[in-house]
Amino acid sequence: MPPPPDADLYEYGEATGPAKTLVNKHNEPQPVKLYAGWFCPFGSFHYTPWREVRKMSLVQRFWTVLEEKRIPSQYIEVNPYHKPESLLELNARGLVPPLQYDNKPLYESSVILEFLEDTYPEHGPKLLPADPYSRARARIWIDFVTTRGLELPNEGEGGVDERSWNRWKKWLAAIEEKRIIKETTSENQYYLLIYQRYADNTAQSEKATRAGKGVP
Ligand SMILES: N[C@@H](CCC(=O)N[C@@H](CS)C(=O)NCC(=O)O)C(=O)O
Repeated sequence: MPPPPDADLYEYGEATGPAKTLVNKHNEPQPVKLYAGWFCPFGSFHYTPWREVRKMSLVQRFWTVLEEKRIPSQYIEVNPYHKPESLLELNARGLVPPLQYDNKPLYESSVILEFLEDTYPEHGPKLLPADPYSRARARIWIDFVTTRGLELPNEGEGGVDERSWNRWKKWLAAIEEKRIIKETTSENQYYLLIYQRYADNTAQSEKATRAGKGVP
């Protein structure tokens, strides 16, 4: 059988740097298990200089929420390019990050986050606003950014939306400074090995071959 697409993308198979330090604190079995690929970030800050903000979800989204809400969890590294049975049993599409909760599977990072919010109501901070209309608006943006991503224009190239783009940039700068983002981030050189392939459009996996249609 031929190897799965992009099997060789994942040469470096585990978190490094600050993320590794945090992973080491989450080795013990817990009812909440995060099956993660270390490379799957909160936003593609590592795409720079392409300046894309994409995948504001996925592994790092899930992981930062577990940490911010102080929900005891176990981190399990899994390689989505090799799609081991342990991953396919949780998500038949073989994409990370699935959650295993009391031995039951759940997937899709946005769905997982709402599940955690509902299951641990006493654990702040809240992810969604209390007001139903504001929640609905937030969900529109969550879906937009998760499925389509945003490409930030260069300074002065945002046209009539320049002020709105500047707000996104301000938000991005603030997020990058957050302690939990730094603590869940690996060393830059390893991301570059993977994301260069996506940027060059030479990767073959499901996500990479979406032909500009957004993440799966
Ligand atoms: N919509 C899914 C997308 C998950 C996803 O795209 N995961 C990527 C890693 S960031 C993956 O598993 N890629 C492996 C592949 O494309 O085969 C979610 O939000 O959980």
